[in-house]
Amino acid sequence: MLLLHRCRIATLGGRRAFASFAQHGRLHSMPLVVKPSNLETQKGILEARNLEKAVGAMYRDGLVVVEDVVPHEALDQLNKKMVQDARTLQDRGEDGPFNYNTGNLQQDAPPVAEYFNPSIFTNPIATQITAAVLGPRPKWTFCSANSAMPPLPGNEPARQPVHSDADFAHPDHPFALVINIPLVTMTPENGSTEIWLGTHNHPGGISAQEGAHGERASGRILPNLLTSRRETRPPSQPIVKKGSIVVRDLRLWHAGMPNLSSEVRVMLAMIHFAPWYRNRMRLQFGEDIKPVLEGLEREGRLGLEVPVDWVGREEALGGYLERGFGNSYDFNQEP
Ligand SMILES: O=C(O)CCC(=O)C(=O)O
Ligand SMILES: [Fe+2]
Repeated sequence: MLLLHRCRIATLGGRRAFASFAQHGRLHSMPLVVKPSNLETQKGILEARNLEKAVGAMYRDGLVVVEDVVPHEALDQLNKKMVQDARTLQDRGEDGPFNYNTGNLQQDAPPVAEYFNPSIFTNPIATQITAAVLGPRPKWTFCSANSAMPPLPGNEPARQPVHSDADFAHPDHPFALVINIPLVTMTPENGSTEIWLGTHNHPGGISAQEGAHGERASGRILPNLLTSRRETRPPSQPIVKKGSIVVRDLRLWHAGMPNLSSEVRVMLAMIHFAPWYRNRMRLQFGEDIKPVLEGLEREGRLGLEVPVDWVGREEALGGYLERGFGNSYDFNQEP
């Protein structure tokens, strides 16, 4: 246990320092960071020891970071477009698809082939981890992003309430994992997500929350539970390096934070559901992505079920900025 904790990296105001369980006298607030070797990155497969670390972190913390798995050029190309789109959505103000406050936008990526880079959207290391936790061929049925916006002139930066995205009566074992991929390095300055490690297993479950499903501000954690949790395991706002993926249990408590920088921070959010989980959501993609997914499947490199409604490019491009806010999606399952 101690050995494992010594591998954990705490980031303190830009300085990276080793922190141990013994130093703190309590559980870590900072996530476990897995650093794959060049060979693992090249192959897109973690070897057994790193996979064990990642799976262990998912069970204990409900979150793991894997560094250096997504090429920066792919992120830059997508970021350029999504930052423009984010400004378009921000201009819609109170009519836009914002989450909790207008500084955090729910935003889809353009669902057409020129932006569909498999190293991002079907990253094999991400799928290796989700499949190890959820079972073979997880179902990928949610593909979006959260954009933390520098406030418009005259607006105050705002934080989200601490919440769980699983705002409904849900299983008490892993059933859905979010793959977050920041398109730029995330820092406390540009609105790195606040995370509350270990809360995926909080005994309160849905009774720890206020705000009913479907409301814009659903899934909020009750203030008295936040106070007591802070005593045992306080939250953190880690620096997450560009090129990393973050795998987070859907149940984990977290909050979008204000972006105090002048640059938009886009963070993709893909959800993989357990193969047994009964939810009918489907993706909507432009049909020029179909051969890409079919090629991956043929070569045995997909590893996912991907239910898609295929539409023409025009329809895909006309619709992807017209989606709802985050909590308008129904992640619940059928009985
Ligand atoms: O943007 C973030 O960092 C998190 C956003 C979030 O948790 C949400 O909108 O549900
Ligand atoms: Fe959230």
